[in-house]
Amino acid sequence: MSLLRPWLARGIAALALLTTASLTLAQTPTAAARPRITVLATGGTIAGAGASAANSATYQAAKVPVDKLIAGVPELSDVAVVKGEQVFQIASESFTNDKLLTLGKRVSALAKDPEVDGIVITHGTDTLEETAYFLNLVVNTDKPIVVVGSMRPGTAMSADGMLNLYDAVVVAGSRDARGKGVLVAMNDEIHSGRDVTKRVNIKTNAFFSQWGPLGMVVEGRSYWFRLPAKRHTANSEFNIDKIDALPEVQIIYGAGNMALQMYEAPQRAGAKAVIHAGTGNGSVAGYAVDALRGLRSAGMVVIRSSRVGDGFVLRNSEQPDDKYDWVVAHDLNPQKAKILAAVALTKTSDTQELQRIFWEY
Ligand code: DAS
Repeated sequence: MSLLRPWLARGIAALALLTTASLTLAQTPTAAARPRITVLATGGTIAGAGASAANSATYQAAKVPVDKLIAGVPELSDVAVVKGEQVFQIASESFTNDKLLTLGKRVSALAKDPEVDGIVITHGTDTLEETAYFLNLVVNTDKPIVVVGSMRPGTAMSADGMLNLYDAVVVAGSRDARGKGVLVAMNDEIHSGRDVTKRVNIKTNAFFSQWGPLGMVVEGRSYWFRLPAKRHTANSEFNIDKIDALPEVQIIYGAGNMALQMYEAPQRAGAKAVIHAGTGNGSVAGYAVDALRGLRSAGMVVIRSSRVGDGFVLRNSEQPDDKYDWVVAHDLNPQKAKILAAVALTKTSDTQELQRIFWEY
């Protein structure tokens, strides 16, 4: 029996090795079966670099080029055939309407390409939610579009960018991700580009959706638990291919003791709409109502949002919106309301139509 044991052990080990290998082979799709994903890089922390591994929050964003980002996650080639394009190399707080249009048109062109199965956009986290919502409104496709960032640069201990990028490519290559609108993959979660917002400015679990994430992505697989309820992408009336400029929309942030001069700024900026990020349920200080009504009389669209993260602004509650001819932003935070207002104003400035659009998107 003792003579047999080494052979038996070797036999069992060989069998285990063979089983694992065959399982891995079974799981690793052949090149032909792997989805073709294009990564559009725009900068941000996911492309950031710090002086030392201990610098998880002090670093320079928008340093690492897209090819190095892709090379930094060799496991990507197990799940997809990945190509990279460097669209911009900026920190996302510096995004402008022109950059949104350039990026949107490139995404739209790739979505039409039969050689492209999904698109990933690497992006700074600061305005990631605006870009994701913008694309959700204007790119008419069912193909997966996944926006991803990171809270730590790749040079830091426990950097989150590599796994976030791997997860984003997995989701972009997943058939189940089709038709769910623009998605955001961060910290193992899959969020709707419409709902997600950056709620924490210094932790890896930075992004939340008040109605919950759509799903999770774990070890190369996506798991879905919810579907978006609002119109998006292929079902949107807005098409980036027909938009060459976005009207100016600016935000007034509500608080106690507001200076009335704040209500003059949108007009000086040539804004076509102002988002009033009011206190509570979109409240406007009594002494500021006339200033806001003055903007409406001057032809500017007034949209009541709230500085409070969750909930939604109830029409005709804190203010008589019907009487003042104002629009409410529903559950959209001020920065998302600004994106929707700009896109909607490319089609209409009729306040009834605008309110419909804010209910539907
Ligand atoms: N400045 C931030 C940005 O580019 C860095 C980041 O978190 O991505 O949005």
